[in-house]
Amino acid sequence: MLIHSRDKGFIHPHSSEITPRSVYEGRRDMLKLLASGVAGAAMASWAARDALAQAAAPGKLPALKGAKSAVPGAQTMEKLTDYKDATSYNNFYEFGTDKADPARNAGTLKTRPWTVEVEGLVKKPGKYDIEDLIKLSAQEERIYRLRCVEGWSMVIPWVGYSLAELIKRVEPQGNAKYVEFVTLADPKTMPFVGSRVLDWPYTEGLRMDEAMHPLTLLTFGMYGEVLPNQNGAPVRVVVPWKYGFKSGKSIVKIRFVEKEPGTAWNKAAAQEYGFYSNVNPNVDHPRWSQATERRIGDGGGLFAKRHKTQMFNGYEPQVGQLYAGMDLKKFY
Ligand SMILES: Nc1nc2c(c(=O)[nH]1)N[C@H]1C(S)=C(S)[C@@H](COP(=O)(O)O)O[C@H]1N2
Ligand SMILES: [Mo]
Repeated sequence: MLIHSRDKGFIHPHSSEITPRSVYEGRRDMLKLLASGVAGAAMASWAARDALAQAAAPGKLPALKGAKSAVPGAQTMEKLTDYKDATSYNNFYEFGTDKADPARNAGTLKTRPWTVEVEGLVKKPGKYDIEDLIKLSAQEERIYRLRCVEGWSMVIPWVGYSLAELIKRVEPQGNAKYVEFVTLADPKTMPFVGSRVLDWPYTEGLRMDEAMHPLTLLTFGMYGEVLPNQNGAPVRVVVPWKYGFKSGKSIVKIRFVEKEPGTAWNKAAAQEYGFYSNVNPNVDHPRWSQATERRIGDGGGLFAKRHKTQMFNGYEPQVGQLYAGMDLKKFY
């Protein structure tokens, strides 16, 4: 739903906290918790946690396994979000603005053949076939929180490798200061491309040091399988310390540029979404607080326990240094 405003034309359709979902989810999860008897119990080991059947992928997609990541901070011991929840409650506006739309509509996305073009200020530009891009470096499994600006979060075992691996290979020139991600905008297979919700294609960007940070993941899979279409197949980025919209899905171009690139949500509503978009409980969205979040699948419905949002989504020890001396209220 677009909310019209006098000066800006419209305010973006992201809304804070969707209640109907939490109502049905609450009922379902309550039953699940009662049945399992382990509400709140911590999983003793990786093995026990991995065996948590409800979080496992159903095995319908090709397997894509990764070794446990050796990158510090790339794991969390929190309970994984159910695969079913992570693949049925999505933001992928090319397929509709409702959380259920991507799962319903993204079946039309054609993920093979797929090429990713690396261009701009690099010594070795080129076109990568997706199969070659997947094989460029060893796959790692990393359990990262995905925190949406709308106030919910999930804990997902992603599979991919540090974007830095690709960046090093293409050898950025000295004047390359930012990396821009351009995603697919195909009106034939994406029903909402052509709608005026966003300025298509959906683009995103990172500063070079953010893009080079080992936690920034070029992502091809989750839960040990290739990405489902609704989660951004065949390749997306995941930047765990930033709000979810910084992680563009279904990427077709990675471009190295000198100036800060425009980004989809910043273009749609600059007063609400800045370039940096670091998860920050102390900087509210103009229309809602960012101090807490609701973990999808936690249950409780209307009475869902809200988690305190952590600075940089909990990755402050790893990434805080990137922003030393910056006024994060100004560079939101
Ligand atoms: N191309 C594209 N990428 C996108 C979006 C989108 O609408 N289009 N939505 C973003 C938002 S707002 C979030 S929160 C995450 C959601 O990822 P998930 O559906 O895998 O949880 O994807 C991000 N990447
Ligand atoms: Mo989001």
